[in-house]
Amino acid sequence: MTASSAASRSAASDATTARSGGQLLVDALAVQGVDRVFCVPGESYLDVLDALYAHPDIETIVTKHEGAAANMAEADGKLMGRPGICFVTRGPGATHAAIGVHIAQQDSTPMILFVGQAPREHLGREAFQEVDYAATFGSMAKWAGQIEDTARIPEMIARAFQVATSGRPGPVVLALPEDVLGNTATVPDTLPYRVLSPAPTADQAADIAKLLASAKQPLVIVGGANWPAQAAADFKAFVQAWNLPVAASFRRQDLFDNRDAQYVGHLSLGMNPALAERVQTADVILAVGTRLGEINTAAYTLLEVPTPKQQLIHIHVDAAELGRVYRPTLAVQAAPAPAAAMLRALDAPAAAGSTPWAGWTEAAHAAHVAFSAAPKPADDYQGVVMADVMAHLNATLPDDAILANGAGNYTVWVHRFYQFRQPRTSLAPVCGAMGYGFPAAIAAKLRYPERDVIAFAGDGCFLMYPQELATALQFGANVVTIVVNNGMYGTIRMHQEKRFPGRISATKLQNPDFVAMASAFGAHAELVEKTEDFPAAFERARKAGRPALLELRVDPKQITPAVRLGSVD
Ligand SMILES: Cc1ncc(C[n+]2csc(CCOP(=O)(O)OP(=O)(O)O)c2C)c(N)n1
Ligand SMILES: [Mg+2]
Repeated sequence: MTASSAASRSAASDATTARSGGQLLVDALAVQGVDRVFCVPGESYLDVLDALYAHPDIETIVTKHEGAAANMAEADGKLMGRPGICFVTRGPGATHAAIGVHIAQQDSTPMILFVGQAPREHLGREAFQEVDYAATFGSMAKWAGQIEDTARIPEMIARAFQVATSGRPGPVVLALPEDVLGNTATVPDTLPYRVLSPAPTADQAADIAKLLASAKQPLVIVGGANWPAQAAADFKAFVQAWNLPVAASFRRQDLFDNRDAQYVGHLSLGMNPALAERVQTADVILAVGTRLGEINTAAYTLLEVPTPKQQLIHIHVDAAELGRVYRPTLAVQAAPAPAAAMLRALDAPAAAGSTPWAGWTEAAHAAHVAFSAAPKPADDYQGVVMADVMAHLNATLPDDAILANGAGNYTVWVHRFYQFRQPRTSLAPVCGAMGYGFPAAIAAKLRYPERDVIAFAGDGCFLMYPQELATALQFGANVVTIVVNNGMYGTIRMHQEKRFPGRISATKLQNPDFVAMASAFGAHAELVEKTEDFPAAFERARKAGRPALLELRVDPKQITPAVRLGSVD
């Protein structure tokens, strides 16, 4: 729903009619432009479910596990740049859904989790499934509260949207005591939320231009949330005009076209050592939109804590992130959109090709190209070669294809070899949560049925939410899921081999027949054992007209693109 139609609905709402708490809440969601919610139902919030029944313009996606519902809502928020909405029941539902709140926090995603709660008259008695949500989610959410009064529902919902979207976006958790939902009140709706976007000052823009112009080896790090398409376009124009090398922060590769001559790689787990060295030897670093966290600084080693040797220009929407770990030379509190517009408007060097750093940018890009070239598989390699799969996807998928993944070593191939090209085409949890990719892809496909949406999952990852195949079938989310099967929790095995060689503990998996399982749900499913069989199988999956799963048998010895295990038993 557009802001103006949301506003007209608001104006039309009848402030003289008594409405139940459930109706007030769902009407308030409509005012805020909500058109889809994800849930597992519970008797604790029947009034909301009933109000949704009367609101067909809000689609209700019923999942089979609250963790999946929360992952989907988070992915929806990440993709759309407005709060993803999740409803779950009391204690059991809320605790299942906690993962989505954690992802939304670490990934800076606007999301609102509504949780059923015992009626107020019983609170504090440890009533059935009673949890103190403010205490439980207090350190995980931007705001965790409880609606205590039916008449204040519109106010609380408006606040939830404002909090989730303002500054650094993040999750809000609101508990809904059963009687608050069942009681009635006669109150007007509120107005739609408005995102506030702090912008840089003219003085800050001039200082940035001066610092950049003084550089010999500059480096831009781009990351963070809330990058609308125009902001990414402005950023690209700036980078090209200045011919600056750009590294993407962890799992924010889609913010800059990975094929461009200025792209120099991904500050990830398993990052290119040449890129790590370049961060260390840069003289001016411009970090735009991103936090400087544990992963993108290689555990706080690439820059010295608290005062980096490099001149650091840090642009972030949240003042609390500026100077949190690193003292910047120049701290600028600004949202990505006004920051990128400001950067684009800076006076660029007369000839981008002849800046003092032209050779440095070229070398950094060349190092990235070399690192992302598919390595030759070992002579005894058995199974599907993942780098070749990614090369095939680079060649065949359209620029707007969306790729989703969770956590596991299989993601190293996705992030290292796939070329992201457009903002909001990567759904990858910065917080490294397993299980995310498949439900996230379902949420994406529901938004964009006409676009290719590919979920990557390890065998471990996929087994976290395989039952969501039922959700994909129920709602026609024709995702292509690629299960990378190596028969183990490979990441943990890799760490075990480093610290406790040969002592395999809790990392072997006995897997189901993925093809039979997916077929039982009604999905199209195929087993792929040889690289050369992948392209045709992938085309059949894309064209299947229903959710599809490809199980790829990969060589369990190939624990990373570069490292092979001697044996897997
Ligand atoms: C929810 C969750 N649980 C546990 C972990 C720890 N963990 C990280 S990767 C991983 C193994 C992933 O296995 P799989 O999906 O099979 O991928 P592989 O590493 O084998 O490619 C585990 C257990 C995590 N990151 N998230
Ligand atoms: Mg695995």
